[in-house]
Amino acid sequence: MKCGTKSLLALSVIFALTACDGDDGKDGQAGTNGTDGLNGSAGQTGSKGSDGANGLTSLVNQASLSMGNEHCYFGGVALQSGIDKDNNGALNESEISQTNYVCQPSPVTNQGSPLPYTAMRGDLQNGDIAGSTFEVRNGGYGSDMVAHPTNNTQFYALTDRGPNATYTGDYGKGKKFPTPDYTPRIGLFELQNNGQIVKLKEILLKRPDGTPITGLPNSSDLGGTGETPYDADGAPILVDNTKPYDAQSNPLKLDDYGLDGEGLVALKDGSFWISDEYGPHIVHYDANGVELSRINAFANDDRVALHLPAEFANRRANRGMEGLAITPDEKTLVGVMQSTLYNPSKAVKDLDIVRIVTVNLETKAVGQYLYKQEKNQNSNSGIVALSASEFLVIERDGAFYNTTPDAMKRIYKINLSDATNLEEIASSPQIMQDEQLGLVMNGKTLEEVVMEQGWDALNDAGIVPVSKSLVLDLVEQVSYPHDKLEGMWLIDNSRLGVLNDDDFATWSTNGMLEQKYLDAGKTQVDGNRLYLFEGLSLSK
Ligand SMILES: [Ca+2]
Ligand SMILES: [Ca+2]
Ligand SMILES: [Ca+2]
Ligand SMILES: [Ca+2]
Repeated sequence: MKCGTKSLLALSVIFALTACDGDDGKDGQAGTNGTDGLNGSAGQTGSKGSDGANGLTSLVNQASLSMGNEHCYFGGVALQSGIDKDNNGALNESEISQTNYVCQPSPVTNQGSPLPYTAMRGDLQNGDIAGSTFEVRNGGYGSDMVAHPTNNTQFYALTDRGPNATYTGDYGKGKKFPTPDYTPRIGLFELQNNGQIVKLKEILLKRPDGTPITGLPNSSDLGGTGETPYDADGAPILVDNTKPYDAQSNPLKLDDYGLDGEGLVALKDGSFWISDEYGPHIVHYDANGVELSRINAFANDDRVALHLPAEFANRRANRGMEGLAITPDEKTLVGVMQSTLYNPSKAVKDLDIVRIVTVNLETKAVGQYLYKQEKNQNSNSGIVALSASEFLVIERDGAFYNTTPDAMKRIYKINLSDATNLEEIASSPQIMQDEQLGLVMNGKTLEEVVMEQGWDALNDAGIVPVSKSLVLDLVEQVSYPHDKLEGMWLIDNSRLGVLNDDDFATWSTNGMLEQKYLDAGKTQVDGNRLYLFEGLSLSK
């Protein structure tokens, strides 16, 4: 029990001297709530508020974009929108909050865009088609192509040695050259926004003294293929064609500056490097096509200061250095051979082992790597650098899709940094460098090792080829009809142009010159065509 002092004081007035109270009884339980009352009636309408301030105006600008624009390659319109914050009626640069691009689609169809050509001669009998003549075309661009270093709508394209076709005559195996005075050349071409291609100029290749070179073979100790040059009628091409052949005084006409150009690099200073499939030679030409210097594998060539490993001289005839690239810093040339070297001999012909060579122009260091083809005797006929170690490489066979539906025309991305540099392998009793044959294992060339024991034997010795991943299958994509896919034009990270070698539209069957056709029915004459692939992720 507890007495409340306050209540005791208050109660003491009335009940003085009463004793303390007993405990309170417990509260009764709460009653249930009553129902809600009705809503009150609505109040009166308020008075009108004051007007708001004027809003800002939204503006849209249209700017037309020209061919080669980074957002719209074939041109288009940029729609810039934003609020005119300073109310001056114009959309200032700082007021643009959004830009949308409406781009022209590519006008280059799935059949590609033709390169222009002229006829060099049209008087020759067309194979066995009685009464028919054919055109030897100039033409012939597409043994390689390369981006113009600063103009993204232009490319350079390279011819090889000129029109030629296989022929065996009185002076042995060789080639017919229907235009023996032909000068190998570089063309500069531009892609227009309507898809048409125009030729802007031709650069004829010249000796150091400025005289034009020919495409005739080199002498045998400076890269000759052993091919006898014949004219269109099958007569040998001699130093003086008005006189009879004489081994001493009037021999076969050869040209030690003759070039069968297959790989092209264009530098920012306007000069070019070209690799070929005679030597193979790698020749530096100035912007006017005059030779500045050359690289090859021949120790006895007094024109040469920088040499390739000697085994490159064992290239198979007409399977030379088909592709040449340079790293983005323009310091290292990277050349790829078309097919397996005849190293040490023709016995290793039917293989899939291909060599890539790197030449650092600054340090003169030479590197060497292996590439494994998809099929024996395939051709690697082009290479372009994505970075210092990553490259796109063309790999193809020699088939025409129209007659051989399983023809292979592909582009792979390779990485040199995953591969073994053959020039850096430490010597051991089993593996060492041979001066003529390059790296040998127990006395066998790497080609012989692959032929006899397979790639596993190289792998066991720690020799790994470049890694490969497929970027483009042209047969799958566009039923690519040309046999000789040879050039790549890296336009940007997502766009790649490709070009074919049309052989000057000249072919031969059983030694008879004829038009080069893409189909068995002889209805489609081969010509250089630019194909364009977009939406690729090439990450340069
Ligand atoms: Ca070619
Ligand atoms: Ca060639
Ligand atoms: Ca080529
Ligand atoms: Ca070739």
